[in-house]
Amino acid sequence: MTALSRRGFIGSSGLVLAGAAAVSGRTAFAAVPEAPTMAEASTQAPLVPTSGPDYQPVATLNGWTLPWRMKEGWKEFHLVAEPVERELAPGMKAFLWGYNGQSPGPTIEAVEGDKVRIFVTNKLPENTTVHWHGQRLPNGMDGVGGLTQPHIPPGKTFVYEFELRRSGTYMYHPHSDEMVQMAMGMMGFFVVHPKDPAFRRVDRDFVFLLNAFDIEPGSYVPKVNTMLDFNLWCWNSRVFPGIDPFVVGLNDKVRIRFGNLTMTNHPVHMHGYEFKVSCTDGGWVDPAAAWPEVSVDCAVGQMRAFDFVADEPGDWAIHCHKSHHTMNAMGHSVKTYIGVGKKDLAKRIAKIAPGYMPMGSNGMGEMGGMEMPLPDNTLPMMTGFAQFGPVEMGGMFSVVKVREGLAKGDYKDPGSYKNPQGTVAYEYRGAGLTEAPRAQPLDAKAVPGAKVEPAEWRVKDPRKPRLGPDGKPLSAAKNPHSNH
Ligand SMILES: [Cu+2]
Repeated sequence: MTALSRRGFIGSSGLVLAGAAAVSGRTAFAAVPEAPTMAEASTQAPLVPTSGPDYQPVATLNGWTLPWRMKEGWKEFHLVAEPVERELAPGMKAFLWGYNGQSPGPTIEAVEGDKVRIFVTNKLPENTTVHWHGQRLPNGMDGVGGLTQPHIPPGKTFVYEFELRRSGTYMYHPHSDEMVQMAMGMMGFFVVHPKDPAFRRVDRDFVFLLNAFDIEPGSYVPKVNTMLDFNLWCWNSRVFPGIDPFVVGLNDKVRIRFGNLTMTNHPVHMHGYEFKVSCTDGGWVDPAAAWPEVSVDCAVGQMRAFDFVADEPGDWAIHCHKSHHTMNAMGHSVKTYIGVGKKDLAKRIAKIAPGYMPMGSNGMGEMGGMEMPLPDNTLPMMTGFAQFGPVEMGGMFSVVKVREGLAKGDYKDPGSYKNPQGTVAYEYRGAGLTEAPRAQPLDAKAVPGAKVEPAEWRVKDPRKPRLGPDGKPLSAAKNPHSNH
């Protein structure tokens, strides 16, 4: 974990200095655990436990796990709520709020039965709190500003202490100026591993949060009063092609866990496999109660974990099935031009708007391979390239890469899948194409010599009365379907 640095003063060189020397006051250093910070937006290696009970650590998609220290039987963590600069994908940065240098904050991992003490320092310009979504805990540790505790003022540090009573899938987020703080990216994952290391164990366990921002093309700061019309649909504050792949070994038992802190639902769909939901933020699902799925909807404020055995090698798409959530900003106000002869149209519009370029008269696909001039700090609406060409995606899209012979703990992108010969869809080049049987073309000129039969139209004008067998209009009384 080379990117992990100890929090310290930023010197005149701009480097983050390491170690205790940079922290003023030895007593303070001993009493408060250090708060590591992360500079990278790429997926960091899982934090394998070196003491305490054994567990399979999670891999946080484009994120990292918060180191802790043990002190007198307590597992101590330190979160710092602060403004952060987050790369959403190469080519676009956003000025967000988060924890310990990133949005989302680092994943907290601990074990059922652990006593955790979490220090929260507020370096935001306004109050905050942290709510531990899904956890059983004393009411006063629940983090609802005003209701269960005073808000944490800027500059102050509060302490949360509770015992982890249930293993499972949780998250944390503010309960103080919630709409603004979540729209700015404040959230993190919280995994509690079972005390029994064998319980529902998997070989690879991925976690991420679904979040959304409304950032105008060319700008850096999310609009925090947006209610529904967000334009950047993220997994862990990243959009495709900035979302790392889920790299798994052939025949690995795999778990993918996610929580939804956007303002709409997301049907997450994975290609190539069926899977079963194994866990929610409410707890483990009894295997006898689970049913097979290939998409699982995650409502606002919910969490889902699904398990599968990765026995089909390949590059399998995984994405939100709302197709406008696999697109980046820019595109949503583009008019539909499908079927419009754009040559003429472009000429006419260019007269009043010089430089005008119409988009998508054959669909939008042509934009996937296009290099368009964009405002600074703006991602293309649909982009990304793979071995067969443009992927034409954005937003909530990634790839599950299933490969034979991966070393344990190797999460590096293995590149494109080498499809065995004869297993890729191919172009038909045989006989019979020009005479392919089709319905009569509507436009006789399109096929010289074609005979066009007059089309038979069966559309009825609903404003005209229905006629009975005698050819006279059916009266309301005679009409058996009438409601009157
Ligand atoms: Cu979605």
